[in-house]
Amino acid sequence: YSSNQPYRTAYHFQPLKNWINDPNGPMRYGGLYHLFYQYNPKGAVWGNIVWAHSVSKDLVNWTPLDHAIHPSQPSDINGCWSGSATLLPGGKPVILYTGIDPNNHQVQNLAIPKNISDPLLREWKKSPKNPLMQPTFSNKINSSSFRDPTTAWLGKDGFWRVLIGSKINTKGMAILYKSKNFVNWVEAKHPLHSAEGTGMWECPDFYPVLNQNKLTIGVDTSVNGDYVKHVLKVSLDDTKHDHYLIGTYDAVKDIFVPDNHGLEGNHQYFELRYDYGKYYASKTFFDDGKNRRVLLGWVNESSSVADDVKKGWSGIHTIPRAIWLHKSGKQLVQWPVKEIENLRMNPVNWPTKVIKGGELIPITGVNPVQADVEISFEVNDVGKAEILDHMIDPQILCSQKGAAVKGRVGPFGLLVVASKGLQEYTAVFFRIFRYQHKNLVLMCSDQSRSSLNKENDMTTYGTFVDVDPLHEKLSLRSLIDHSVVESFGGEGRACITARVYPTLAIHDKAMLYAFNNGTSAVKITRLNAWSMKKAKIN
Ligand code: DQQ
Repeated sequence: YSSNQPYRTAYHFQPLKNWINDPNGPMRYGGLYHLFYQYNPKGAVWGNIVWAHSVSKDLVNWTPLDHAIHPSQPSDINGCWSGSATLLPGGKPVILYTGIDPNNHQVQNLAIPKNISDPLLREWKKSPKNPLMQPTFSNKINSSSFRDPTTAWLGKDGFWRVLIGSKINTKGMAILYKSKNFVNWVEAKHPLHSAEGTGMWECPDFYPVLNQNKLTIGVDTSVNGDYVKHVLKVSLDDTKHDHYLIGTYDAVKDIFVPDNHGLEGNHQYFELRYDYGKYYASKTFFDDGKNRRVLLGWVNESSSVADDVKKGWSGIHTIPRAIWLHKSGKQLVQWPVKEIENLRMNPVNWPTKVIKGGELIPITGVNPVQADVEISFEVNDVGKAEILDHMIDPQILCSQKGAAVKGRVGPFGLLVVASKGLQEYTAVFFRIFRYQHKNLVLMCSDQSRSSLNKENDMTTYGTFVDVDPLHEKLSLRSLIDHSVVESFGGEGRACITARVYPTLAIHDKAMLYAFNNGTSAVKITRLNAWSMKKAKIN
Protein backbone atom coordinates (compact mmCIF):
# COMPACT_ATOMS: atom_id res chain seq x y z
CA TYR A 1 0.00 0.00 0.00
CA SER A 2 2.57 2.56 1.09
CA SER A 3 4.80 1.70 -1.87
CA ASN A 4 2.28 3.22 -4.26
CA GLN A 5 1.30 5.93 -1.75
CA PRO A 6 4.59 7.78 -1.19
CA TYR A 7 2.79 10.97 -0.14
CA ARG A 8 0.64 9.64 2.68
CA THR A 9 1.84 10.94 6.03
CA ALA A 10 2.97 8.78 8.95
CA TYR A 11 2.32 11.09 11.89
CA HIS A 12 0.14 13.93 10.59
CA PHE A 13 -3.61 13.65 11.05
CA GLN A 14 -5.54 12.39 8.05
CA PRO A 15 -8.46 10.07 7.41
CA LEU A 16 -7.94 6.76 5.60
CA LYS A 17 -9.22 8.25 2.37
CA ASN A 18 -11.19 11.11 0.78
CA TRP A 19 -11.27 14.86 1.28
CA ILE A 20 -10.64 16.61 4.60
CA ASN A 21 -10.60 20.33 5.38
CA ASP A 22 -11.16 22.50 8.48
CA PRO A 23 -10.69 21.17 12.03
CA ASN A 24 -13.99 21.65 13.90
CA GLY A 25 -15.03 21.72 17.54
CA PRO A 26 -11.77 20.56 19.12
CA MET A 27 -12.07 20.05 22.88
CA ARG A 28 -10.93 17.92 25.77
CA TYR A 29 -13.79 15.95 27.31
CA GLY A 30 -13.84 12.86 29.50
CA GLY A 31 -10.04 12.81 29.54
CA LEU A 32 -9.98 12.52 25.74
CA TYR A 33 -9.21 14.96 22.97
CA HIS A 34 -12.03 15.21 20.47
CA LEU A 35 -11.43 16.37 16.93
CA PHE A 36 -14.16 16.83 14.37
CA TYR A 37 -13.36 17.85 10.84
CA GLN A 38 -14.93 18.79 7.53
CA TYR A 39 -15.05 15.62 5.48
CA ASN A 40 -16.40 14.35 2.16
CA PRO A 41 -17.38 10.69 2.66
CA LYS A 42 -17.74 10.28 -1.09
CA GLY A 43 -14.50 11.43 -2.64
CA ALA A 44 -11.16 13.24 -2.70
CA VAL A 45 -12.59 16.65 -3.63
CA TRP A 46 -14.65 19.09 -1.53
CA GLY A 47 -18.39 18.29 -1.24
CA ASN A 48 -21.09 16.39 0.72
CA ILE A 49 -19.66 17.89 3.89
CA VAL A 50 -20.18 16.13 7.24
CA TRP A 51 -18.46 16.36 10.63
CA ALA A 52 -16.19 13.33 10.90
CA HIS A 53 -14.95 12.55 14.40
CA SER A 54 -11.78 11.10 15.96
CA VAL A 55 -10.59 10.88 19.56
CA SER A 56 -7.14 10.75 21.08
CA LYS A 57 -5.42 10.40 24.43
CA ASP A 58 -2.30 12.27 23.36
CA LEU A 59 -3.06 14.44 20.29
CA VAL A 60 -0.77 12.08 18.33
CA ASN A 61 -2.61 8.75 17.96
CA TRP A 62 -6.24 9.00 16.84
CA THR A 63 -9.17 6.57 16.75
CA PRO A 64 -11.96 7.19 14.25
CA LEU A 65 -15.61 7.17 15.33
CA ASP A 66 -18.83 7.44 13.33
CA HIS A 67 -19.58 10.80 11.77
CA ALA A 68 -20.91 13.04 14.53
CA ILE A 69 -22.99 15.48 12.52
CA HIS A 70 -24.40 14.94 9.05
CA PRO A 71 -27.24 16.53 7.06
CA SER A 72 -30.55 15.44 8.60
CA GLN A 73 -32.83 18.41 9.12
CA PRO A 74 -33.85 21.34 6.90
CA SER A 75 -31.38 23.66 8.60
CA ASP A 76 -28.38 21.59 7.46
CA ILE A 77 -29.71 19.48 4.61
CA ASN A 78 -27.18 20.87 2.12
CA GLY A 79 -24.10 20.55 4.33
CA CYS A 80 -22.73 20.68 7.86
CA TRP A 81 -20.02 23.31 7.70
CA SER A 82 -17.51 24.57 10.23
CA GLY A 83 -18.15 25.40 13.85
CA SER A 84 -16.90 25.09 17.40
CA ALA A 85 -17.50 23.38 20.70
CA THR A 86 -18.09 25.17 24.00
CA LEU A 87 -17.92 23.54 27.44
CA LEU A 88 -20.73 24.93 29.57
CA PRO A 89 -20.13 25.47 33.30
CA GLY A 90 -20.08 21.99 34.78
CA GLY A 91 -18.34 20.72 31.67
CA LYS A 92 -21.26 19.86 29.39
CA PRO A 93 -20.22 20.19 25.73
CA VAL A 94 -22.32 21.87 23.07
CA ILE A 95 -21.57 22.49 19.40
CA LEU A 96 -22.55 25.41 17.20
CA TYR A 97 -22.03 24.83 13.49
CA THR A 98 -23.09 26.28 10.17
CA GLY A 99 -25.78 24.45 8.27
CA ILE A 100 -26.68 24.96 4.64
CA ASP A 101 -30.46 25.07 4.33
CA PRO A 102 -32.73 24.12 1.40
CA ASN A 103 -32.27 27.63 -0.08
CA ASN A 104 -28.51 27.27 0.23
CA HIS A 105 -28.52 29.89 2.95
CA GLN A 106 -25.95 29.71 5.74
CA VAL A 107 -27.55 29.39 9.18
CA GLN A 108 -26.24 28.50 12.65
CA ASN A 109 -27.30 25.32 14.43
CA LEU A 110 -26.88 23.76 17.86
CA ALA A 111 -26.08 20.11 18.59
CA ILE A 112 -25.70 18.51 22.01
CA PRO A 113 -24.49 15.04 23.04
CA LYS A 114 -27.15 12.36 23.31
CA ASN A 115 -25.41 10.90 26.32
CA ILE A 116 -22.86 12.97 28.22
CA SER A 117 -21.74 9.97 30.25
CA ASP A 118 -20.25 8.56 27.04
CA PRO A 119 -16.66 9.93 27.07
CA LEU A 120 -16.54 9.25 23.32
CA LEU A 121 -19.50 11.58 22.68
CA ARG A 122 -20.46 9.32 19.81
CA GLU A 123 -23.96 10.57 19.19
CA TRP A 124 -25.21 14.11 18.83
CA LYS A 125 -28.74 15.41 18.70
CA LYS A 126 -29.71 18.60 17.01
CA SER A 127 -31.84 21.27 18.63
CA PRO A 128 -35.45 21.23 17.38
CA LYS A 129 -35.15 25.04 17.49
CA ASN A 130 -32.56 25.07 14.70
CA PRO A 131 -31.65 27.30 13.01
CA LEU A 132 -30.80 29.56 15.92
CA MET A 133 -29.26 32.37 13.89
CA GLN A 134 -30.10 33.23 10.33
CA PRO A 135 -29.72 36.03 7.85
CA THR A 136 -32.76 38.30 7.70
CA PHE A 137 -33.75 41.35 5.68
CA SER A 138 -33.46 43.49 8.77
CA ASN A 139 -29.95 42.48 9.75
CA LYS A 140 -28.66 42.94 6.16
CA ILE A 141 -26.55 39.81 6.37
CA ASN A 142 -25.86 38.13 3.08
CA SER A 143 -26.97 34.51 3.29
CA SER A 144 -23.80 33.31 1.55
CA SER A 145 -21.48 35.15 3.99
CA PHE A 146 -22.59 34.08 7.42
CA ARG A 147 -20.72 31.13 8.85
CA ASP A 148 -18.25 29.41 11.17
CA PRO A 149 -19.34 30.15 14.78
CA THR A 150 -16.53 30.39 17.37
CA THR A 151 -16.31 28.82 20.78
CA ALA A 152 -18.61 30.95 22.95
CA TRP A 153 -17.43 32.92 25.97
CA LEU A 154 -19.39 33.98 29.02
CA GLY A 155 -19.52 37.62 30.09
CA LYS A 156 -19.84 38.86 33.67
CA ASP A 157 -23.41 39.86 32.76
CA GLY A 158 -24.35 36.20 32.34
CA PHE A 159 -24.63 36.38 28.56
CA TRP A 160 -22.87 33.98 26.24
CA ARG A 161 -21.22 35.54 23.24
CA VAL A 162 -20.26 33.99 19.94
CA LEU A 163 -18.76 35.31 16.71
CA ILE A 164 -19.90 34.52 13.19
CA GLY A 165 -17.65 35.24 10.21
CA SER A 166 -19.15 37.59 7.63
CA LYS A 167 -18.68 40.54 5.30
CA ILE A 168 -20.67 43.44 3.90
CA ASN A 169 -19.43 44.23 0.41
CA THR A 170 -15.66 43.96 0.95
CA LYS A 171 -15.71 44.83 4.64
CA GLY A 172 -14.87 41.64 6.57
CA MET A 173 -16.38 41.29 10.03
CA ALA A 174 -16.92 39.13 13.09
CA ILE A 175 -20.61 39.47 13.92
CA LEU A 176 -21.42 39.16 17.61
CA TYR A 177 -24.44 37.28 18.95
CA LYS A 178 -25.52 37.04 22.60
CA SER A 179 -27.62 34.55 24.52
CA LYS A 180 -28.54 33.66 28.09
CA ASN A 181 -29.48 30.05 27.39
CA PHE A 182 -27.48 29.12 24.26
CA VAL A 183 -30.72 28.70 22.30
CA ASN A 184 -32.13 32.20 21.84
CA TRP A 185 -29.45 34.31 20.22
CA VAL A 186 -29.70 38.04 19.55
CA GLU A 187 -27.38 39.94 17.25
CA ALA A 188 -25.42 42.70 18.99
CA LYS A 189 -25.72 46.26 17.67
CA HIS A 190 -22.25 46.17 16.14
CA PRO A 191 -19.74 43.50 15.21
CA LEU A 192 -16.93 42.70 17.64
CA HIS A 193 -14.55 43.86 14.93
CA SER A 194 -14.47 44.59 11.20
CA ALA A 195 -12.01 45.85 8.61
CA GLU A 196 -12.60 47.49 5.22
CA GLY A 197 -11.24 45.79 2.15
CA THR A 198 -10.42 42.48 3.80
CA GLY A 199 -13.27 40.41 2.28
CA MET A 200 -14.99 37.42 3.86
CA TRP A 201 -13.76 36.39 7.31
CA GLU A 202 -13.94 32.61 7.57
CA CYS A 203 -13.41 30.56 10.71
CA PRO A 204 -12.87 33.41 13.20
CA ASP A 205 -11.23 32.47 16.50
CA PHE A 206 -11.15 34.73 19.57
CA TYR A 207 -9.32 33.89 22.77
CA PRO A 208 -7.34 35.30 25.67
CA VAL A 209 -3.56 34.84 26.13
CA LEU A 210 -1.59 35.64 29.29
CA ASN A 211 0.43 38.81 29.12
CA GLN A 212 2.51 38.58 32.31
CA ASN A 213 4.79 35.81 33.61
CA LYS A 214 3.76 32.23 32.91
CA LEU A 215 3.25 33.27 29.31
CA THR A 216 3.11 29.76 27.95
CA ILE A 217 0.14 28.85 30.16
CA GLY A 218 -3.17 28.85 28.34
CA VAL A 219 -6.47 30.01 29.79
CA ASP A 220 -10.12 29.23 29.21
CA THR A 221 -11.92 31.25 26.56
CA SER A 222 -14.06 33.27 29.00
CA VAL A 223 -11.06 34.59 30.98
CA ASN A 224 -10.49 38.36 30.83
CA GLY A 225 -8.65 40.92 32.98
CA ASP A 226 -5.64 43.19 33.18
CA TYR A 227 -3.22 40.35 32.78
CA VAL A 228 -4.60 39.10 29.46
CA LYS A 229 -4.52 40.18 25.86
CA HIS A 230 -6.93 38.88 23.27
CA VAL A 231 -6.21 37.38 19.90
CA LEU A 232 -8.60 37.64 16.97
CA LYS A 233 -7.73 35.24 14.15
CA VAL A 234 -9.54 35.25 10.84
CA SER A 235 -9.10 33.06 7.80
CA LEU A 236 -9.22 35.51 4.92
CA ASP A 237 -11.02 34.03 1.94
CA ASP A 238 -9.24 36.58 -0.29
CA THR A 239 -5.67 35.65 0.72
CA LYS A 240 -6.34 32.04 1.82
CA HIS A 241 -4.21 32.67 4.91
CA ASP A 242 -4.84 32.72 8.65
CA HIS A 243 -4.13 36.24 9.92
CA TYR A 244 -4.30 37.43 13.50
CA LEU A 245 -4.47 40.60 15.54
CA ILE A 246 -3.36 41.06 19.14
CA GLY A 247 -5.31 43.56 21.19
CA THR A 248 -7.68 44.12 24.05
CA TYR A 249 -11.26 43.05 24.46
CA ASP A 250 -13.34 45.85 25.89
CA ALA A 251 -16.03 43.79 27.61
CA VAL A 252 -18.15 46.86 28.39
CA LYS A 253 -18.41 48.08 24.80
CA ASP A 254 -18.13 44.52 23.51
CA ILE A 255 -15.49 45.46 20.98
CA PHE A 256 -12.01 44.23 20.19
CA VAL A 257 -9.36 46.95 19.89
CA PRO A 258 -6.24 45.75 18.11
CA ASP A 259 -2.89 47.09 19.33
CA ASN A 260 -2.18 48.24 15.78
CA HIS A 261 -5.41 50.16 15.33
CA GLY A 262 -4.82 53.12 13.13
CA LEU A 263 -3.18 50.90 10.55
CA GLU A 264 -6.56 49.85 9.11
CA GLY A 265 -6.47 49.80 5.35
CA ASN A 266 -2.70 49.49 5.40
CA HIS A 267 -1.19 46.22 4.19
CA GLN A 268 0.58 45.95 7.55
CA TYR A 269 -2.73 45.63 9.37
CA PHE A 270 -3.11 41.90 8.83
CA GLU A 271 0.62 41.27 8.49
CA LEU A 272 0.85 38.67 11.28
CA ARG A 273 0.10 35.12 10.27
CA TYR A 274 0.12 31.82 12.10
CA ASP A 275 1.99 30.22 9.25
CA TYR A 276 3.64 31.70 6.17
CA GLY A 277 3.20 28.57 4.07
CA LYS A 278 0.12 26.53 3.25
CA TYR A 279 -2.18 26.64 6.28
CA TYR A 280 -5.85 27.58 6.73
CA ALA A 281 -9.07 27.47 8.73
CA SER A 282 -7.30 26.82 12.02
CA LYS A 283 -8.89 26.73 15.44
CA THR A 284 -7.63 26.74 19.03
CA PHE A 285 -9.02 25.18 22.19
CA PHE A 286 -8.09 25.36 25.84
CA ASP A 287 -6.61 22.09 27.07
CA ASP A 288 -7.44 21.97 30.79
CA GLY A 289 -5.40 18.77 31.17
CA LYS A 290 -2.11 20.51 30.43
CA ASN A 291 -3.19 24.15 30.89
CA ARG A 292 -2.23 25.19 27.41
CA ARG A 293 -3.96 26.53 24.35
CA VAL A 294 -3.64 24.19 21.40
CA LEU A 295 -3.88 25.19 17.74
CA LEU A 296 -5.02 22.87 14.96
CA GLY A 297 -4.95 23.74 11.27
CA TRP A 298 -5.71 22.34 7.84
CA VAL A 299 -3.09 21.96 5.12
CA ASN A 300 -4.43 21.55 1.62
CA GLU A 301 -2.62 19.61 -1.09
CA SER A 302 -0.29 21.31 -3.57
CA SER A 303 -0.85 18.57 -6.13
CA SER A 304 -3.31 18.66 -9.03
CA VAL A 305 -6.94 17.66 -8.48
CA ALA A 306 -6.39 14.80 -10.96
CA ASP A 307 -3.53 13.51 -8.78
CA ASP A 308 -5.65 13.86 -5.63
CA VAL A 309 -8.42 11.81 -7.22
CA LYS A 310 -5.86 9.24 -8.32
CA LYS A 311 -4.35 8.88 -4.85
CA GLY A 312 -7.86 8.89 -3.34
CA TRP A 313 -7.34 11.52 -0.66
CA SER A 314 -6.71 15.21 -0.11
CA GLY A 315 -5.78 17.31 2.89
CA ILE A 316 -4.05 16.80 6.24
CA HIS A 317 -3.91 18.61 9.57
CA THR A 318 -0.74 20.03 11.11
CA ILE A 319 0.84 18.64 14.24
CA PRO A 320 -1.14 20.31 17.06
CA ARG A 321 0.80 23.32 18.32
CA ALA A 322 0.83 24.95 21.73
CA ILE A 323 0.32 28.69 21.20
CA TRP A 324 1.10 31.63 23.49
CA LEU A 325 2.07 35.31 23.49
CA HIS A 326 5.74 36.14 22.91
CA LYS A 327 7.33 38.15 25.71
CA SER A 328 7.55 41.15 23.38
CA GLY A 329 3.73 41.15 23.34
CA LYS A 330 3.98 41.73 19.59
CA GLN A 331 3.42 38.26 18.22
CA LEU A 332 2.41 34.72 19.10
CA VAL A 333 4.76 31.76 19.46
CA GLN A 334 3.88 28.24 18.38
CA TRP A 335 5.54 24.93 19.15
CA PRO A 336 4.52 21.36 18.32
CA VAL A 337 2.88 19.74 21.37
CA LYS A 338 5.51 17.86 23.35
CA GLU A 339 3.63 14.56 23.01
CA ILE A 340 4.88 14.37 19.41
CA GLU A 341 8.36 13.80 20.85
CA ASN A 342 7.18 10.33 21.96
CA LEU A 343 7.50 9.30 18.31
CA ARG A 344 11.18 10.17 18.21
CA MET A 345 13.65 7.29 17.89
CA ASN A 346 17.29 6.70 16.88
CA PRO A 347 18.65 10.12 17.90
CA VAL A 348 21.51 11.66 15.95
CA ASN A 349 23.54 14.40 17.67
CA TRP A 350 26.40 16.36 16.20
CA PRO A 351 29.18 18.05 18.11
CA THR A 352 29.56 21.74 17.28
CA LYS A 353 30.56 21.96 13.64
CA VAL A 354 31.51 24.78 11.33
CA ILE A 355 29.80 24.71 7.96
CA LYS A 356 31.83 26.61 5.41
CA GLY A 357 30.50 28.62 2.52
CA GLY A 358 29.43 26.25 -0.26
CA GLU A 359 29.40 23.18 1.98
CA LEU A 360 26.77 20.44 1.96
CA ILE A 361 26.87 17.95 4.84
CA PRO A 362 24.67 14.84 4.82
CA ILE A 363 22.76 14.14 8.03
CA THR A 364 22.90 10.37 8.18
CA GLY A 365 21.26 7.95 10.57
CA VAL A 366 17.74 9.35 10.37
CA ASN A 367 14.92 8.48 8.04
CA PRO A 368 14.79 11.54 5.74
CA VAL A 369 11.11 11.11 4.85
CA GLN A 370 9.93 10.72 8.45
CA ALA A 371 12.02 12.89 10.73
CA ASP A 372 12.16 15.61 13.35
CA VAL A 373 15.24 17.81 12.95
CA GLU A 374 16.43 20.59 15.24
CA ILE A 375 19.41 22.68 14.17
CA SER A 376 20.88 25.91 15.55
CA PHE A 377 23.33 28.29 13.96
CA GLU A 378 25.71 30.87 15.36
CA VAL A 379 26.59 33.66 13.00
CA ASN A 380 29.75 35.68 13.55
CA ASP A 381 29.95 37.68 10.36
CA VAL A 382 26.72 39.62 10.59
CA GLY A 383 28.61 42.71 9.43
CA LYS A 384 29.23 41.04 6.07
CA ALA A 385 25.53 40.54 5.36
CA GLU A 386 24.00 41.72 2.11
CA ILE A 387 22.41 45.14 2.26
CA LEU A 388 18.71 45.38 1.58
CA ASP A 389 18.12 48.89 0.30
CA HIS A 390 14.33 48.88 0.28
CA MET A 391 11.73 46.85 2.10
CA ILE A 392 10.25 44.04 0.08
CA ASP A 393 7.71 41.30 0.73
CA PRO A 394 9.68 38.45 2.36
CA GLN A 395 7.96 35.81 0.26
CA ILE A 396 9.03 37.62 -2.91
CA LEU A 397 12.54 38.00 -1.50
CA CYS A 398 12.66 34.25 -0.86
CA SER A 399 11.56 33.48 -4.41
CA GLN A 400 14.13 35.84 -5.86
CA LYS A 401 16.88 34.52 -3.62
CA GLY A 402 16.15 30.80 -3.39
CA ALA A 403 18.56 28.27 -1.90
CA ALA A 404 20.50 28.05 -5.18
CA VAL A 405 21.26 31.78 -5.22
CA LYS A 406 24.61 32.32 -3.51
CA GLY A 407 24.69 34.87 -0.73
CA ARG A 408 27.03 36.20 1.93
CA VAL A 409 25.59 35.34 5.34
CA GLY A 410 23.26 32.61 4.23
CA PRO A 411 21.43 30.93 2.72
CA PHE A 412 22.13 28.23 5.33
CA GLY A 413 19.77 25.60 6.67
CA LEU A 414 18.41 22.20 5.68
CA LEU A 415 17.84 20.44 2.38
CA VAL A 416 15.02 17.99 3.04
CA VAL A 417 13.44 15.22 0.97
CA ALA A 418 16.35 15.61 -1.42
CA SER A 419 17.30 13.14 -4.15
CA LYS A 420 20.88 11.84 -4.26
CA GLY A 421 21.82 13.97 -7.27
CA LEU A 422 19.85 16.99 -5.98
CA GLN A 423 17.48 16.89 -8.94
CA GLU A 424 14.88 17.31 -6.22
CA TYR A 425 15.06 19.04 -2.86
CA THR A 426 13.13 21.36 -0.59
CA ALA A 427 15.28 23.98 1.14
CA VAL A 428 14.41 25.49 4.51
CA PHE A 429 16.90 28.19 5.37
CA PHE A 430 17.88 31.58 6.72
CA ARG A 431 19.52 34.50 4.94
CA ILE A 432 20.69 37.55 6.82
CA PHE A 433 20.45 41.11 5.56
CA ARG A 434 21.40 44.53 6.84
CA TYR A 435 18.44 46.85 6.57
CA GLN A 436 18.57 50.42 7.87
CA HIS A 437 21.64 49.54 9.96
CA LYS A 438 19.88 46.62 11.63
CA ASN A 439 20.12 42.87 11.14
CA LEU A 440 17.19 41.34 9.37
CA VAL A 441 16.66 37.58 9.33
CA LEU A 442 14.77 36.04 6.44
CA MET A 443 13.39 32.51 6.74
CA CYS A 444 12.43 30.69 3.56
CA SER A 445 10.89 27.39 2.54
CA ASP A 446 11.88 26.96 -1.10
CA GLN A 447 9.81 24.34 -2.93
CA SER A 448 10.88 25.42 -6.42
CA ARG A 449 12.88 22.22 -6.93
CA SER A 450 10.83 19.95 -4.68
CA SER A 451 9.56 17.73 -7.50
CA LEU A 452 10.28 16.86 -11.11
CA ASN A 453 6.51 16.71 -11.56
CA LYS A 454 5.71 20.27 -12.58
CA GLU A 455 1.96 19.76 -12.11
CA ASN A 456 2.47 20.57 -8.44
CA ASP A 457 2.24 24.03 -6.93
CA MET A 458 5.87 24.69 -5.98
CA THR A 459 5.54 28.25 -4.71
CA THR A 460 8.28 29.46 -2.37
CA TYR A 461 7.26 30.81 1.04
CA GLY A 462 9.02 33.22 3.35
CA THR A 463 8.85 35.56 6.31
CA PHE A 464 11.12 37.70 8.43
CA VAL A 465 11.89 36.30 11.89
CA ASP A 466 12.25 38.64 14.84
CA VAL A 467 15.58 37.25 16.09
CA ASP A 468 18.78 39.24 16.53
CA PRO A 469 21.52 36.94 15.22
CA LEU A 470 24.16 38.97 17.07
CA HIS A 471 22.84 37.96 20.46
CA GLU A 472 20.83 34.80 19.83
CA LYS A 473 21.36 31.50 18.09
CA LEU A 474 19.23 31.03 15.02
CA SER A 475 17.22 27.88 15.46
CA LEU A 476 15.24 25.84 13.01
CA ARG A 477 13.07 22.79 13.56
CA SER A 478 11.54 20.86 10.68
CA LEU A 479 8.99 18.08 10.99
CA ILE A 480 9.32 16.08 7.79
CA ASP A 481 6.59 13.58 6.95
CA HIS A 482 6.67 12.31 3.35
CA SER A 483 4.71 15.10 1.63
CA VAL A 484 4.72 17.75 4.35
CA VAL A 485 7.49 19.87 5.84
CA GLU A 486 6.47 21.91 8.87
CA SER A 487 9.20 24.33 9.89
CA PHE A 488 9.61 26.48 12.99
CA GLY A 489 12.16 29.30 13.04
CA GLY A 490 13.44 31.26 16.04
CA GLU A 491 11.94 28.91 18.65
CA GLY A 492 8.48 29.11 17.11
CA ARG A 493 8.40 32.80 16.23
CA ALA A 494 7.91 31.94 12.55
CA CYS A 495 6.21 28.88 11.06
CA ILE A 496 6.13 27.72 7.46
CA THR A 497 4.28 24.62 6.29
CA ALA A 498 4.85 23.24 2.79
CA ARG A 499 3.54 20.30 0.77
CA VAL A 500 5.99 18.54 -1.54
CA TYR A 501 5.69 15.58 -3.90
CA PRO A 502 9.12 14.36 -4.91
CA THR A 503 9.32 11.66 -7.57
CA LEU A 504 12.87 10.47 -6.83
CA ALA A 505 13.31 11.41 -3.17
CA ILE A 506 10.77 8.92 -1.82
CA HIS A 507 10.94 5.97 0.57
CA ASP A 508 14.59 5.00 1.20
CA LYS A 509 15.83 7.09 -1.74
CA ALA A 510 15.60 10.44 0.05
CA MET A 511 18.45 12.36 1.67
CA LEU A 512 18.76 15.03 4.34
CA TYR A 513 21.54 17.65 4.41
CA ALA A 514 22.72 20.73 6.22
CA PHE A 515 23.88 23.34 3.71
CA ASN A 516 25.49 26.73 3.50
CA ASN A 517 25.39 28.57 0.19
CA GLY A 518 26.75 31.87 1.51
CA THR A 519 30.37 32.98 1.47
CA SER A 520 30.62 33.27 5.26
CA ALA A 521 31.09 30.20 7.40
CA VAL A 522 28.52 29.67 10.16
CA LYS A 523 28.70 27.46 13.22
CA ILE A 524 26.19 24.68 13.80
CA THR A 525 25.92 24.77 17.60
CA ARG A 526 23.30 22.08 17.78
CA LEU A 527 22.00 19.31 15.61
CA ASN A 528 19.53 16.83 17.05
CA ALA A 529 17.62 14.68 14.63
CA TRP A 530 15.32 11.72 15.05
CA SER A 531 13.50 9.27 12.86
CA MET A 532 9.81 9.38 13.69
CA LYS A 533 7.72 6.33 14.43
CA LYS A 534 4.45 5.96 12.62
CA ALA A 535 1.53 7.17 14.72
CA LYS A 536 -1.73 5.21 14.90
CA ILE A 537 -4.01 7.52 13.00
CA ASN A 538 -7.51 6.48 12.05
N1 DQQ B 1 -14.75 25.62 5.02
C1 DQQ B 1 -16.09 25.35 5.47
C2 DQQ B 1 -16.70 26.68 5.73
C3 DQQ B 1 -15.52 27.56 5.96
C4 DQQ B 1 -14.52 27.04 4.97
C5 DQQ B 1 -16.82 24.53 4.45
C6 DQQ B 1 -13.11 27.41 5.32
O1 DQQ B 1 -17.58 26.64 6.84
O2 DQQ B 1 -15.82 28.92 5.79
O3 DQQ B 1 -16.22 23.27 4.29
O4 DQQ B 1 -12.18 26.53 4.75
